[in-house]
Amino acid sequence: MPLQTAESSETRTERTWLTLARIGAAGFVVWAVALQLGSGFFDPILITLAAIYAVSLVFVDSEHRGRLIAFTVFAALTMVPNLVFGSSDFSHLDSAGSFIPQLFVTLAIALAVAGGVGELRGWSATTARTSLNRAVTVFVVGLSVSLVVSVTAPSDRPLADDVTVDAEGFAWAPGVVEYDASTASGLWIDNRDFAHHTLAVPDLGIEIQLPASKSRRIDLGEVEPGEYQIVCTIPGHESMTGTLEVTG
Ligand SMILES: [Cu+2]
Repeated sequence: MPLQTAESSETRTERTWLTLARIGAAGFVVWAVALQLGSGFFDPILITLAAIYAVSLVFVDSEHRGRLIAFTVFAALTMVPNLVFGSSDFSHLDSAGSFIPQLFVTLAIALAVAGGVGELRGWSATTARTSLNRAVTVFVVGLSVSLVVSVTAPSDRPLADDVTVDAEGFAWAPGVVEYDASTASGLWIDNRDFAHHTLAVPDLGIEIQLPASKSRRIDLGEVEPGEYQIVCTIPGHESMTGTLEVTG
């Protein structure tokens, strides 16, 4: 009888860590699908990673240690591009639209890795449940704080002669910003995306943070006539280029 109890306890332990790994994998798939549907453009790398996570939901189990090791290594590797491309979203609580999905997928990958390692190492079921509870708590707290900070963050006020630039759909509108230095004194930038952006004009030494759905004003001061490139400095936003055409 004691032997039976030990066996069933061990089985329950394995299933708990495996469940944690599967919750993480499922979380990544949900995030990737939502991101694809929300962004409207097809990202083959993201879809490939999501497909591998989806397949692992079916094929990874306790009986095939090789598959479990491969899954755990794969999950750990996906954390690298996630942090490279998501670090900006992660560090801007005031842009809930990009912070919350980034927090979600980071926790999902962490659970996938922890689940794989816990399963391989035979860690206790209690630790697995604690890990899941902590991840849920971190997500709920992060989500709540981000929503409050995002809603309460103020926008700047425009001046009457400002030249307007919009960030919309991960692009600048207009793509060529005509700026008459004899009449205008600054740029009024309206971020219409749910994501955080920056507006940078490297040749003028300008870089301003643009929280999601907020407006910011830059006083350009004295600026020489010419053409200057406008970019967004966030990794993955390289397509956000425009031109500031200064006359006057
Ligand atoms: Cu951007």
